[in-house]
Amino acid sequence: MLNSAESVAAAARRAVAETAVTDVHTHLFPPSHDGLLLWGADEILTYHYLVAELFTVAPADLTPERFWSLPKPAQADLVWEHVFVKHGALSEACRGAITTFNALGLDVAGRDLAGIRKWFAAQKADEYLARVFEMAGIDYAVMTNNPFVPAEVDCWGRDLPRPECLKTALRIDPLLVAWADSARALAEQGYDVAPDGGGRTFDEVRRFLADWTKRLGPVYFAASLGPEFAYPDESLRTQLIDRAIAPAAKDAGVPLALMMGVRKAVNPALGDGGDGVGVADCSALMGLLQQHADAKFLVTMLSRVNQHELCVLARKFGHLHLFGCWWFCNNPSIIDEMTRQRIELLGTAFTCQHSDARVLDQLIYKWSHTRAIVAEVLADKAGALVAAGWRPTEDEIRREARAIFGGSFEEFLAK
Ligand code: HDL
Ligand code: ZN
Repeated sequence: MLNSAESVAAAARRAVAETAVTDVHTHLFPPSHDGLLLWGADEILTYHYLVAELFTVAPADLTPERFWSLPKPAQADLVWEHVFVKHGALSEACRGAITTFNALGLDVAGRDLAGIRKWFAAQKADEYLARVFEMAGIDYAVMTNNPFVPAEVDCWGRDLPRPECLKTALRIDPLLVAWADSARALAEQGYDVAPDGGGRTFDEVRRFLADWTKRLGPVYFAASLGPEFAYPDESLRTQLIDRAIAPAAKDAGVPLALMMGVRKAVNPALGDGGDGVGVADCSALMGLLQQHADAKFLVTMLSRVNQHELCVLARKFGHLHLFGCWWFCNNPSIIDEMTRQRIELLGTAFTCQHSDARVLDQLIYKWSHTRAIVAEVLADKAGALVAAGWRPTEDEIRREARAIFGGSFEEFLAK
């Protein structure tokens, strides 16, 4: 029995440090998928978060065009020189790279980039992936698998080996944000769809989703949406959701994961780093929840401004499950605030984080940084509970920690 704030806080810190983590959204790939899996020093240093930071400090003659024309190691050298060495490496993305190199036992204190590169060159992808999952304490990670990306589709056609710890998600943004192109792509693949939605379009989109569900066995369908996303409205998108996507997700027995509030390509010159953020419309999500009470929704929003309203929606609708401190929210100050707010409003009925890792090695820092912050939040909240008079057991504290690192997600999937 834990009967003091101190003892329960210590138990909470232990529980968070030791709990297995389920990483519900990443951009990882099986090592067998033709080099789609990114890992190693130069990928870590040219993560699009760091590329964007480079252009906040780069000299004027270092233009994005010149940067992109360079080979990746030269790009990494520029990030290392300008962002890390010359400007102090204080950002979360910089600290992440440093945490990762350090955790691997590499001499980042000595800034030995050559030695760090040499170590990575000696690693083999398969063993290294298992080692990173072990270090980060992850039971499995969900990938982002996009049937509209030819390089990805090609891999799925060849039945390549996939580690058990990598599960799939069917990524369908193009259906929602680029319908005209998607309709053309589907028609070329033999689906009888029309750009105006006529004929058997919605049944055929459903068939497309069912075909990919059979091929991938996805944990969920996923899409990112802009701040302007409205629902319902007069657009074809509302009909696609109502007559194809939501029914297909229900047929497959999987949730629809919506990542809302991304302003795509506000500065295209930065590539993947060129996306911005906008305040999403929570009433659009509320409309979806009311219209599709028999579907399940996993949601994360990109703007800090949306977080409180989103938490209240999750209290109102049991078929909504919140996950992660996404992208521009994945910073200590905001992770702390969001996790406190979510525990205060939702108890443990949410998933506190996802890594969004694009580079395998990032799992190490994304999870160690988050565990450190969430441990203090849970210690605080459990301490306040004991001070109020509750007496949780150590097992219950472990249960609560696991709940917000994946347990509640699994419960939601099984609901
Ligand atoms: O749309 C998404 O899944 C986002 O996470 C983007 O991939 C974004 O570029 C990203 O990596 N955020 O962390
Ligand atoms: Zn992502």
